[in-house]
Amino acid sequence: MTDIFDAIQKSAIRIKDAIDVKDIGYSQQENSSGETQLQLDIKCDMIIEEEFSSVASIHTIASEEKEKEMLMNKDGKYFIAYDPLDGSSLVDVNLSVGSIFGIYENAFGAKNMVASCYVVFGPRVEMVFAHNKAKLHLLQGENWEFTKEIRLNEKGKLNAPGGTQQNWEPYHKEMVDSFFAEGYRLRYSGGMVPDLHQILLKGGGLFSYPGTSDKPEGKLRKLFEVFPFAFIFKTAGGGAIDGQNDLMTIDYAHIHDTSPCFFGSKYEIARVKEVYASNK
Ligand code: AFP
Repeated sequence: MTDIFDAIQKSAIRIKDAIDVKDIGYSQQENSSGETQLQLDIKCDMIIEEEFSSVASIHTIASEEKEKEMLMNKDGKYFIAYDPLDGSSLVDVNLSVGSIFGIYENAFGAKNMVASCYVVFGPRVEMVFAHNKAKLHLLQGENWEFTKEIRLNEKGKLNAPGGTQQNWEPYHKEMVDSFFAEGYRLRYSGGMVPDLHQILLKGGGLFSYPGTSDKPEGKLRKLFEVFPFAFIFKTAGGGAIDGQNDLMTIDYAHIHDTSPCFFGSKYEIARVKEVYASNK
């Protein structure tokens, strides 16, 4: 898997350069979620596709920016689903964004995930790669330096509640409020990568993106966003559920499927499970 890791590291350096260039116009195309694609999304997608095209162990790729999956090498064994630039609408307000990668063996699907990775482009560029452990790396010039292993505490202090509040279920709102009443602080930028990165590095908390009255299946995509972060949180000693079920046990039907999702340390995830079980 080292060749995949290297290709992601190379892509990240090129994506950082692409973000730095003042080129954030819209293209004429829409992605499969019906969003008008930014030129930058397309550029980042191309960079990753190019870097992956020279890795023989990759069988198929699926990108959040592409309608369909794409065969790379029929003899490869890895299937990689990636979101080239998650939160790209935040670039023009100069907030942090990220790339997310789910690495699956033999086929896509949570049960086949063997590793996952994200890169956060903020004041610094950092990468978290989870395989047996979740490891943080920092970009220094053109070199990546291992910083530390990430481990979550049993309980955190941050609360990152996603989705339109107007469309939350009343019991979801009550649960979010109950964390604030317990002293949790609000941390939500609208970029999944920096929001989850903050929770991972500050020791814990809760990120939620529930099913809502307008989006019962949530907004975040299973293969590109939900499964990769579920894998990282579980590897770091936390939890990841859809309200009831462990996210790493749920199926997908289409590559662009979404799911409600909750990521956090053990304490917060246990509370979510309890609240959602009693409101089934
Ligand atoms: P964009 O890629 O369209 O900016 O969306 C970002 C994102 O998918 C994810 O990074 C955020 O956690 C989530 O959307 C924020 O959505 P809300 O604005 O509905 O909270």
